[in-house]
Amino acid sequence: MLDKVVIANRGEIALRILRACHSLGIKTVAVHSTVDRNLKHVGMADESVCIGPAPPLESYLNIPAIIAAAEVTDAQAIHPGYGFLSENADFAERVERSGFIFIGPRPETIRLMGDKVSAIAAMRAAGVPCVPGSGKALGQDAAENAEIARRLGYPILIKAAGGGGGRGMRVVHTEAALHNAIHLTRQEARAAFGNDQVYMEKYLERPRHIEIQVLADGQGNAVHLGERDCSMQRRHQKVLEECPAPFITPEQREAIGRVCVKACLDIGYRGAGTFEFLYQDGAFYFIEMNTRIQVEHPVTEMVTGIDIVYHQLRIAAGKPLKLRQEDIEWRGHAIECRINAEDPDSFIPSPGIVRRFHGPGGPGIRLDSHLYDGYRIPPHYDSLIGKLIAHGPDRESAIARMRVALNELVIEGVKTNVPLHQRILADPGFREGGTSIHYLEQRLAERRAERGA
Ligand code: MV4
Repeated sequence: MLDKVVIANRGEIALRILRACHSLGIKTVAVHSTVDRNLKHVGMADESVCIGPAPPLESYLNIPAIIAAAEVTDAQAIHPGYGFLSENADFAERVERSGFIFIGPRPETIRLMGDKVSAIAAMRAAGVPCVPGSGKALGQDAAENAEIARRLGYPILIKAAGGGGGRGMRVVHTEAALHNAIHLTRQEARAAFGNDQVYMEKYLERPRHIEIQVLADGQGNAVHLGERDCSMQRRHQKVLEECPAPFITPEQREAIGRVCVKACLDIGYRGAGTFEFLYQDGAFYFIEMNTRIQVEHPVTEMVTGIDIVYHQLRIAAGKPLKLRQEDIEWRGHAIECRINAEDPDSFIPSPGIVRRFHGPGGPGIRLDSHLYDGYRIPPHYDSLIGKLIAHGPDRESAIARMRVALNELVIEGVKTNVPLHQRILADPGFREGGTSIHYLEQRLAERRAERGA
């Protein structure tokens, strides 16, 4: 097994990775910025290295500083977590060139998936169903572009190849608006991603966001762990996720899961990964692949009983996958609420000192959080301060357990979005299940209108 791992991240995911390492007898190195000396996992790690000041570019995105930390501590591998450098192919490459193991896919795979045009081409070739679209980067020929759009039928969406996660997209409703929309999206993409390639897809108006979790060893073995529904989102930030997705049948799960496993084998995928789909009118349409551990991985862990980070570490150590698809079972239902330090109405971040903290408990309850009494939440990073996960024999019981757990959770000193979660869990549309990616924003707009804001 691995001997020592550098955790190149912060907050709850750094703690999650540390726990997985320690349960495998792997030593840990926490790297942190100056304002993060007091992070919970820093105190628990075998060693820690300060890699720079608070601004991410100078610490958690500082590639030489992170590799130097691995060198001075004589670590073997680097776990990037999510965000920061987790999907940076150049980082993965430099980690490997420096003689360390990158806990994730090969750099070429990260690069393939980072370019959405090449990702879609690879997936299409593997037989993954994709959104009807241009299938290639758009050229400069306005007549040809108009022809592609006409074939797809309006509305269409212009997306940046270097985008993803909601950045660099534009909906177009008429041929009159097409040429200018392509031009504008191209310009924005050049400025934001240094890549002006754009492509076109049919715009799906009321989809759900359903993603498939996979694990592959890069040695010819791959499994899927079923789907998560991540439709409850605001401005491309997921708020609440669940596993399984409401109304997805075992037959649908098996069919789309099998396609994803085949795609993993076709591209020689290694590590944990997520295939993102839009789901509308009973059909799945691939949009992107994430080549990292995701924030919402715990709902899959609760339902399958599989520790995904443990498997990431084993795969990185070169061990063949010991999971067989026929042994994977989905038991009950799990929901995750992302707990953010923010105003529940305005969504404005609320950093500061946590004056009182009590976590909930009971059957099926899991809290992944780095909070403790007196912890100072710095203003420099994401406002995620924890994830509350409730598992139960069915969706109703998971919802009931979550409502009790949210009531029990005490976080004083900063504002949190717990009241927002309580409203969602009480909402009739959510309780019916199967709401689209637009549901939360529509409900929030209605509420603002009612409150006269
Ligand atoms: C789409 C779409 C509708 N039609 N593609 C936004 C984030 C990026 N991952 C892809 N996104 C979308 N692509 C087609 N052809 C709607 C979205 C979208 C979305 C997708 C997933 C989760 C939340 C979303 C919110 C707005 C738009």
